[in-house]
Amino acid sequence: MKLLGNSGSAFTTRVKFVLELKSIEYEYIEEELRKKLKSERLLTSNPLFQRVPVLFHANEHPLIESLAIMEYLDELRPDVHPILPSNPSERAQYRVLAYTFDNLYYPWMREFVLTQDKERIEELKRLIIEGFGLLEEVFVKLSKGKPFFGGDDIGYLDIVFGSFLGWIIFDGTMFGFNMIEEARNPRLAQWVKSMWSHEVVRALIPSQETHMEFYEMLISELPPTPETVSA
Ligand SMILES: N[C@@H](CCC(=O)N[C@@H](CS)C(=O)NCC(=O)O)C(=O)O
Repeated sequence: MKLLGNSGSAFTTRVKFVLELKSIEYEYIEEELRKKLKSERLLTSNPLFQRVPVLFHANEHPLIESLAIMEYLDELRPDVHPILPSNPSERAQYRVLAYTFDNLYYPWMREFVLTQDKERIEELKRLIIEGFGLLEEVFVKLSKGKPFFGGDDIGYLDIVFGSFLGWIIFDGTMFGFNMIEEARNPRLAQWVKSMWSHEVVRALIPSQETHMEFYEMLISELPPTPETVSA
């Protein structure tokens, strides 16, 4: 197996988590995400989106989209560290939560670090705080008093949300905005501690330097603002 990814990409980290938890050996290939520097391998394996992660498995068609890859690996190796629950209705519920995170929370978090619009920043903070408040309730319901969304050990949702732990810290130190705070989200704050005490999480969450490099890359790829154009 070969994984094409980028070290600052939380979506790549997700796939690394599953590969590691399932003890699947793989070769990791670092991809350049600046538009003009993307590799031929990325452009041909994911021509539509041109995004990582991409998983290559033997002669299978390259797999894209972190959630689809996670499920593929879970089905491929169901006997080692299963990540999705066996109950179909629970599975559907987990998929909806992952979809919600990727299509609502992630765009808010991304816009938060990129926008210069002060009003929008405040609005995004409100949305994110409210969002993590809801996630706190989800955690209480699903974890049933255990340390992880997945119960006694890391499961699908721990990976989906936990792959962003490094970005949560980055936003705290860089912008002074703590998305998860003990006072607001006591159970999620506890979950964060449980996550950090897990050796796979400690090994795979990228360093803050890597996050900074990724952030600088994002900034450098943004279209010029009207001020810089007229300067
Ligand atoms: N929904 C995708 C998102 C992947 C994604 O956004 N990857 C980013 C890196 S974090 C990327 O490759 N960006 C390059 C680009 O958009 O040009 C997934 O879950 O795999």
